[in-house]
Amino acid sequence: MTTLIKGGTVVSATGADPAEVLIDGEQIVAVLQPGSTLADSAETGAERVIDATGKYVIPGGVDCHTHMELPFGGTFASDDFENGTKAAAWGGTTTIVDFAVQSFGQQVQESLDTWFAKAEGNCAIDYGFHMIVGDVNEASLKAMDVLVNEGITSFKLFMAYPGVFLSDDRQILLAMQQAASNGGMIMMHAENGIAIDLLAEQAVERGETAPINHGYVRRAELESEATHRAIQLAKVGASPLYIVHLSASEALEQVAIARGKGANVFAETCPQYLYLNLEDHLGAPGFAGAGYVCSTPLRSKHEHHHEDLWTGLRTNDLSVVATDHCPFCMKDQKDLGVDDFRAIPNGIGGVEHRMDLIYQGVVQGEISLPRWVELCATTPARMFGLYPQKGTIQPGADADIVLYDPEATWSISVDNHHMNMDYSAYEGFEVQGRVDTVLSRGKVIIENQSYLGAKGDGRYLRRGLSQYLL
Ligand code: DUC
Ligand code: ZN
Ligand code: ZN
Repeated sequence: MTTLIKGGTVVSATGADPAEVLIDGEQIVAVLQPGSTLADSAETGAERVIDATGKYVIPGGVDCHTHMELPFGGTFASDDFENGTKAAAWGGTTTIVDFAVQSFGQQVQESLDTWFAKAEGNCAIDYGFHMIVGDVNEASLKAMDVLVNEGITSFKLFMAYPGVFLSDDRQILLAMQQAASNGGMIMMHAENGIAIDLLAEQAVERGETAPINHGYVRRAELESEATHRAIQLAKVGASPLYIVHLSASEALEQVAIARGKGANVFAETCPQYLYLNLEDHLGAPGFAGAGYVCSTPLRSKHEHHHEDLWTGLRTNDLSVVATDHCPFCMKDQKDLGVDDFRAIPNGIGGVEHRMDLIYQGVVQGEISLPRWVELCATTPARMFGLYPQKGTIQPGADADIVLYDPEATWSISVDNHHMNMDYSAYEGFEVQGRVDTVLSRGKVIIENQSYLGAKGDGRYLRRGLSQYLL
């Protein structure tokens, strides 16, 4: 089947120009100048023509940080791979990289097999995996080498969650040395979990059990300290470093200093840290703040985190926007912590709304149109070994393409989202711009506000090494 997408403006990380995109089967075969002889003959020959007049034609979004079905605090993230990837597709994301989890005491390869089994045959869009190494030991260090050859080329470590996922500095350095030798990327959850757990314990002893205390005890200094420590350890270990879900100005400052001195350090932020805050959201009346409990936490609106993060996105001290999609329902999940914020499962669902929320940055003049594509598709693909198969519209790339209507207006609500959540963290947000049509490897999966894909359309992506290695 050949398809021509005509009449639209193709947006890439480097610019936006009128162009026509010719697809043959699952791949893009040509990007043509409108009105050229080649474009005219492509139109005559194409079996299907999609009219993109008035639309942006962008590479499908790449969300490199999701947690479908993540076991957390005695429950599981409420989106499974089937529903979560469908919700992603609705929002213009055509690739996810999810986190397989090695918990303490488990073997890396067995844990990975569990994640393969969860995803296989269920996904609406293509997917890859990072590996959370929750128990760094001799066997897991060796397994990292094997995984790199199987297309899992990035490894998340935690400086938070003592007794669950936390790696100490010795373990972190060992894993960094291993990554330095096998070409892997170290991803870091940078919060000082030992200090946080002490502050949390003291808060509960004082009777401060409401959701907002989750934000008070996870202090910005403790994100900044861990970020600094991770950067220094990465220098010693000679490995690249990618800081996940950065939320605080102070942590960004550490990244900026290191990058300014030439360190091979990168950071991602997430929409919740650009739009939501501690007082209004985590501190919402009653127990509603539980819906905003995630780690790193939302930061105070009385400081300048949002502005600083937008600046970081412009200057490239923040290179990627991902979601950390980790949804839990209020009922029977978030409410596990009704008497103690420590028992609230950590996470916010957002896989469906990343492209729209970051597009608001274009509307509001925070970032340029090409930068939107770069942050949400191109750089994550390059960072995690998926480029140029994903993240770009060019001959040879997978035909993962989104037609985006820049003029549509609508508001986000639990009533219109597709994630398995009984609330929306962005309820009532007025949005300009909307996903119109989504193609995944040449197949139209969203059109006319309908989902046309099928469970199992999505394939496993064996990833290469990051393009950001030195
Ligand atoms: N943070 C979250 O909010 N949820 C899952 C894990 C994490 O690090
Ligand atoms: Zn994390
Ligand atoms: Zn995460």
